[in-house]
Amino acid sequence: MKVALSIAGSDSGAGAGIQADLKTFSALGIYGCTAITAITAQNTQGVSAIFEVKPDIIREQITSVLSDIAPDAIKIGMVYSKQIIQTVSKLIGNSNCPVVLDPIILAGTGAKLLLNNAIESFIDELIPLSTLITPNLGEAEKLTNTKIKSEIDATEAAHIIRKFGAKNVIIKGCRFDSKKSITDFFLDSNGRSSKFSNPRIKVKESHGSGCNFSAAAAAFAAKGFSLIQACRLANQYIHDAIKNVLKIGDGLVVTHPISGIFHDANRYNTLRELQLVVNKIEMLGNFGKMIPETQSNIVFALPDARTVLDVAGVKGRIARLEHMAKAVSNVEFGASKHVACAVLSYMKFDPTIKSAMNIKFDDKILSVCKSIFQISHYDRTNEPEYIKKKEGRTIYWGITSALVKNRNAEIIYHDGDIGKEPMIIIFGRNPIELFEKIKRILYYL
Ligand code: PXL
Repeated sequence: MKVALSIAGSDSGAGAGIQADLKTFSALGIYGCTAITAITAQNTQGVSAIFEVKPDIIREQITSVLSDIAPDAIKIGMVYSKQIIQTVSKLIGNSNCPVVLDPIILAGTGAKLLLNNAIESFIDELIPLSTLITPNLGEAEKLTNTKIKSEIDATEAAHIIRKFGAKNVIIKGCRFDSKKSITDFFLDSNGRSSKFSNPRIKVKESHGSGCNFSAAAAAFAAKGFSLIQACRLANQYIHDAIKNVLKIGDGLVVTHPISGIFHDANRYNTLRELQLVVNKIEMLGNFGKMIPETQSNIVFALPDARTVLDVAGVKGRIARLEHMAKAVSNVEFGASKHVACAVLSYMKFDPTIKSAMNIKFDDKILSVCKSIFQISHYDRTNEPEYIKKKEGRTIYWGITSALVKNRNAEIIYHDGDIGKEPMIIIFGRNPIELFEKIKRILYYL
């Protein structure tokens, strides 16, 4: 496994600093080691205290890691004081892996994270050791003592920073002419410039984006990407992390560097849980009698589902095979339209109800359902003409009308219409809960 070492400050609110670096390294499949330079007491509203770690202890952390584990990249974050800068630069001076330097000067909430009297030594001692330096617009202005108001200014500032000794420079978060896009300017070790643009995301400042960007660039460099590729990939990664910002406290929103992992894990668990229940349904001895002419489907939606593509169902539905039920194929996202629409409609009332299954409508099944569950009903013959005309609105209208009558309905049915088979839909929080309900119905049939 590739390894990256982060030399940085601790953020107790865990949006930035060492905590952000470790999340980013982990999300990108990198083993993260750390050397803590300072401990900040902070939350999303501000920094209330900064404790500098003694140079001896910083030195010991770095030498301990380097004497045993050869990192594939080093990232440097908050270094705070002259003493810390000198300690760190002495130790990493002859490292032979990429060194990504994030010139942290101010916290997003305003606190000073690099002392004024340390800026000179930052420029003279640390910048020359960096393979890549990652200032945002404000940091680039501060380092170069210039105002950056155009692409030309940004490129000039990048050249100045390169003259300080950084091999590659990226100036992030520039928005000059366009309100719609945001651009990073990159200058490589041969003086060639490039830029990467992204559509602007409508969030105010997001705490941690700088740390997550530089950690991502270090992670991609550790994997062997060239620095320009590492920056391009980090730029995309941070764009997604900002799209999924978290409102953790009352202050700034926090960048979400592991949103991709959460997203993939949710999708995987949703499919797995649903498939497990489909397998159980296939083993039920007498479930065939609950399968309607148009067949059944069982669905399970992602927590933040918006469209049928966010809802897993059985591809090809569940068919009747004599007295048993048989899934025609495996489970997939987007495999159901009608039952998926029913659950999406229910989720607008109660987002915890994420699973549903349609079963056969007959008097016996209906009377069992009525006797053991909260039930509601809609009448398709009452569907207004303007709803009928809108493709896909019928189910939403029906489920909404039924829930207005009974907010706690676990089962909703309709008696059909010309050319439409009547239907019963069972709802639950997850497929297992639904399965238990199915078993209860079967027991009384
Ligand atoms: O986002 C810059 C940053 C870096 N490191 C630490 C921080 C902050 C911002 O608050 O606290 C430790």
